[in-house]
Amino acid sequence: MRLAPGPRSHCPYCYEEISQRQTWFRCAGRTSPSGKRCAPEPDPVLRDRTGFGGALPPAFAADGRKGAATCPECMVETTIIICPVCHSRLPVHFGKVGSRLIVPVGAKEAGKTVFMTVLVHELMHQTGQRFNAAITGADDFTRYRFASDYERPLYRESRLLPPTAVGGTYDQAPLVFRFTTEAPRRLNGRLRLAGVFGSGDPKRTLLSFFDTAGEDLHSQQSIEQNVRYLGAADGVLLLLDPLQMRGARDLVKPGTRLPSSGADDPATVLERVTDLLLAKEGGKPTRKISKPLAIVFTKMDTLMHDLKKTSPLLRSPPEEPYFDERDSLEVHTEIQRLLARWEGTRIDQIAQLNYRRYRYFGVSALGETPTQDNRVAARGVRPYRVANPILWILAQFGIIPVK
Ligand SMILES: Nc1nc2c(ncn2[C@@H]2O[C@H](COP(=O)(O)OP(=O)(O)OP(=O)(O)O)[C@@H](O)[C@H]2O)c(=O)[nH]1
Ligand SMILES: [Mg+2]
Ligand SMILES: [Zn+2]
Ligand SMILES: [Zn+2]
Repeated sequence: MRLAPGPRSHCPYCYEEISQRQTWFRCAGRTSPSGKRCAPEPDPVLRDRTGFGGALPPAFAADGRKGAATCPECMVETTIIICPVCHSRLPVHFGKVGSRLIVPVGAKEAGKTVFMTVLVHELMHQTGQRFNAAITGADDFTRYRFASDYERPLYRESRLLPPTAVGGTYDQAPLVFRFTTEAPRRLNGRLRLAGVFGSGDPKRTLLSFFDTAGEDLHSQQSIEQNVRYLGAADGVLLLLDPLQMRGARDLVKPGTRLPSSGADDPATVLERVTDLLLAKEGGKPTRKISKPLAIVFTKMDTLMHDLKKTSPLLRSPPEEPYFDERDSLEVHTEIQRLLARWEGTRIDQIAQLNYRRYRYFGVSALGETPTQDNRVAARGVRPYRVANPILWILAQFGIIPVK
């Protein structure tokens, strides 16, 4: 397995491919011994690509392999490495650690924003503890924005977030997180027990969440951006809303708030994402897509009452510090069966034909349908299996252990 990023590294902010030789730096902005200091000013490249218009010290190109360079203006050394394309500051260790981009996509109202918020929250708390892992925002902007625009409204004010604005081309930067686990070390062929992962070297993965508006997936202007976004991804989380499927819509729990039926049906969304991925792979038309694809059915709380008593989706999910392959396969098979009931067998045909590795998941970010005025129900956010899809992808990369 290749953990080092090798020749193909993608910027987690703009998804362009970059190599370490083309690195750019940003001046540290300190006063040099001779009294010279570069004045901060807006960076037009950064502003066009990410919308950030604040003043910063100047950017310049230099060989990035040493990790530091001297600013040609003020002669002060800097270690601030930036992306040559979008001028975003790259995370520490970028290019040196296995940077894996995992990106979520889905149609309008599929539940992307809520899912991402709850997922990151879970990774920061319960799931993090379970895997002895830590997840932190990779930059100040992500840390600030996640806390104030995502976590606070949902968890502290019990408010669901408004529909994500239809993006212009680059007016929104993705949220980038660093997921760090300690690699398991084997002792006498067995996982060491003192805090199972207590002793290996840390493994780091970058998770880049571009909270796109659902419409972005098919408005013609953003196709190019989506091709790049999906092309750069090492793993894809495809969020599908069962409430957009005719068969499932008839089965939902009374009192469920149904989404407006204007969005694309899940099979069409999968088709579109498949086309975008194929366009980027560019390889032989007969080859299957090799990126792991997690096909995630959201809002499962609305359909739980319709499941058989023995359904794996009614069990409490595993809590052990490894990815439980058997449980996951049982859920996969169960969803395959449900697809027939929801009039969605076309989804399985598309997946089988085009993907080498795909798996179905059923999750609920909220655990319950929101109130009529779109607030979190009285019992609060009670997620069900939200972390499983990303854990599966991380397990595909060898970042967390499988059993
Ligand atoms: N029952 C139930 N409803 C949910 C759940 N998650 C989201 N919803 C509902 O789905 C709506 C849309 O969720 P969002 O996360 O905003 O969806 P989105 O995909 O980001 O939508 P756009 O930003 O418009 O593309 C929410 O306002 C909720 O009403 C869930 O876990 N259970
Ligand atoms: Mg959204
Ligand atoms: Zn970039
Ligand atoms: Zn300078």
